[in-house]
Amino acid sequence: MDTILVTGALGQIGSELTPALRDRYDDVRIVASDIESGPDVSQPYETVDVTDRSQVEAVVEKYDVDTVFHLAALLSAAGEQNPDKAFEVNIQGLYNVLEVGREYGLNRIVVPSSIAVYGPATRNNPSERAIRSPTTMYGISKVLAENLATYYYQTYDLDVRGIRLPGIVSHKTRPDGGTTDYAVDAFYEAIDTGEYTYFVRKDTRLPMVYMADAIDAIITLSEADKSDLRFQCEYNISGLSFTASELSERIEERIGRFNARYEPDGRQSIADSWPSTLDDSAARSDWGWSPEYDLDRLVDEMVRNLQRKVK
Ligand code: AKB
Repeated sequence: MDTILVTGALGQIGSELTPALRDRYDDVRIVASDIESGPDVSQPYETVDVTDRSQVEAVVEKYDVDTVFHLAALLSAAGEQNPDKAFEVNIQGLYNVLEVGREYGLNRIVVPSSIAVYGPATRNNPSERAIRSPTTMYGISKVLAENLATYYYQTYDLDVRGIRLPGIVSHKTRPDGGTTDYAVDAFYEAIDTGEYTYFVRKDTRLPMVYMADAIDAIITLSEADKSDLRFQCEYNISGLSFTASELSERIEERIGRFNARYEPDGRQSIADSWPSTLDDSAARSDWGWSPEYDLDRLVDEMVRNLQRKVK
């Protein structure tokens, strides 16, 4: 039986990607893993610290893993709080997974990249090969991930692929440690308390995507024919792009009074260093990326689901 290992399975993407993979493939075993021991989740689950290569190796050997979705990572704001740990998890962790992938001849490794690969030198709808000169440890780790993916592909014929994800909006799992978290937190707080204080300015505009579209993109890219792909981990995808105040207006239209305040903190400079829109034409033409959620549909889904949760 083929086996997929998901690292970081308890995180924002992992907690939705893991069940989506289990739903999609009846005949593939999906092993969830994360650093936490004994969480209350569907089995099989294994505790794996990706910074320890022997733990990655042990789980690959135990389940005869073919494919890894490597999601374990610290996000941008958490990475700036703790650059040491970001280096260890995002860089050493990825290197361990790639090395185990090479040693055990894995079929495929899927590693998400991020809009954080761009820095202040790159504005205005960048395409894949625009200048990537990030100013955060997270962004630096993602540029390295993209370059390592190409290196392992060219040198060892290891199939490593991935997407540069924008901020992901979902009603199932709250993100933690990211700069784009405000686009999710605003919904939770608006529905819970009717107010929210953004940690960015009201005119902050960043690319975002609804989780269903992000999951669909990750799975579609992972299944794409290798010969159709021009890039390994560099594909831009952009669902939509909105400012914090545009988001507040749309939420207020649905829930009535919403008291939004804007008190930028250190995360503002991270947001300011990222492009507000992306050119995702390569993903559209190479493997059929086509998002289904625009801002109105995203806000409708978020509000409806979160209102149902609090009832
Ligand atoms: C973050 O804000 O750090 C992430 C990302 C854009 O990669 N959501």
